[in-house]
Amino acid sequence: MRSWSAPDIVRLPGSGGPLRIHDTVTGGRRATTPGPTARMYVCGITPYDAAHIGHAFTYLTFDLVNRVWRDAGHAVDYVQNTTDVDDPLLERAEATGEAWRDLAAREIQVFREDMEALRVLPPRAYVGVVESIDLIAEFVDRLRAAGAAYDLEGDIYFAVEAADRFGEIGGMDRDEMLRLFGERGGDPDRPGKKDPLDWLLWRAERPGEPSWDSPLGRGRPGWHVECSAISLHELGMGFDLNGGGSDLVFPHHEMGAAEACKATGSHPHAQNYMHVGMVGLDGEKMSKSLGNLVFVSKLREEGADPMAVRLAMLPNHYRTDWGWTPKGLEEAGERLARWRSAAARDSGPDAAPVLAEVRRALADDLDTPAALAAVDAWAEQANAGTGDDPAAPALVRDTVDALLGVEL
Ligand code: 5CA
Ligand code: ZN
Repeated sequence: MRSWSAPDIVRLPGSGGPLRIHDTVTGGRRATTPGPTARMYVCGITPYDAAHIGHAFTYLTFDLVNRVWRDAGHAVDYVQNTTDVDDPLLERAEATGEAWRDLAAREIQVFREDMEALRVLPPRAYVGVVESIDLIAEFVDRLRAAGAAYDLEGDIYFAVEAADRFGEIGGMDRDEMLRLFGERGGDPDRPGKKDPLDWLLWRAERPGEPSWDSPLGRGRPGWHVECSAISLHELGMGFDLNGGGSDLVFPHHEMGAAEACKATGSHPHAQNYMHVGMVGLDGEKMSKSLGNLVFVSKLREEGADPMAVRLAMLPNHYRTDWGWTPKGLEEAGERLARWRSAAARDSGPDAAPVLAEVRRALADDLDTPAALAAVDAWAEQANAGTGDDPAAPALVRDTVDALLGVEL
């Protein structure tokens, strides 16, 4: 489906270094090692509601990865899905009496506008499930042919015993996997399964639910299989980075990796796995089911400067859980004003060290607090009238624009 439009990317002098990130699988810091084109897949929204700040924080994080890779001289092939048919979307449509397709289309459009306003670079391929039914069904068929799937009353399940390295992404014990599977859309208690952790690949048609013809019979895809099928189709195996929020480590990325490896007979699904901390409100994870949401679109409607919204997220390191506060947005607005006034001056202190420090900080597992501190220090001096380099304000403006995505 249509992606969204790209902001201009300013070219900076020189180039940045290789990006090191915390990899979920190894639990340690690792250099990403893309070829000329870095390949990244990020799990997109389930469009039954507008995007909240938690979603935005996840896409902002991978936007920084995108920007750091580009600055290091790579092209970036970025793919994102959108779960435009799944239980939560159908349940919401049922509850409000809206057609599920209309609900999805509307919220996807709001999401595009949010992403544009926040200056998030668009994916090369923005892919919905509905437009991918054939390739997903074909993928499930490959899993059947590989002996990894079985039929349960017309539904098709992946047999966890067929997975060679199950547990490698999250490194969790079985009890924890069972608990999270139950909490996050799984069905550990369904009678007739060979193992409680077996997961749904294809759901046979039910009355009143959307379904499509396929070699598997009429039905619709399970959740995890959409991302493994789409990522394989668009990027192939062994792509550079698979990502999403930390709530996707298990079961979603674990089960997706097991499917992709089984279907292709190769390993790994992705070279690195990166997961973003959960954004909360009033001490609880922001989630559509809890209803404690701060919507990006609502903030925009209320007149918040999207660049202040972006800047309100950046002081938080991507791996830590944090809470959104109105005060955080206010402080971001003040910081934005300080940076804008410094960047509008005729001169300031030499900015080459600012560029170097922002590059260093972001390449070091996206250390945004250190990157902001470098710009803060320069802006404070420039605003105090220190420094006489006439090229400095423009270089700081370009640095902040290209690497942090904030337009001054
Ligand atoms: N459609 C699936 C992925 S295939 C999904 O998880 N959709 S979602 O709408 O629930 O979430 C979209 C993305 O935002 C996912 O990467 C998810 O991990 C992330 N996310 C969800 N809630 C939060 C939160 N509170 N903080 C940070 N990231 C979040
Ligand atoms: Zn996904």
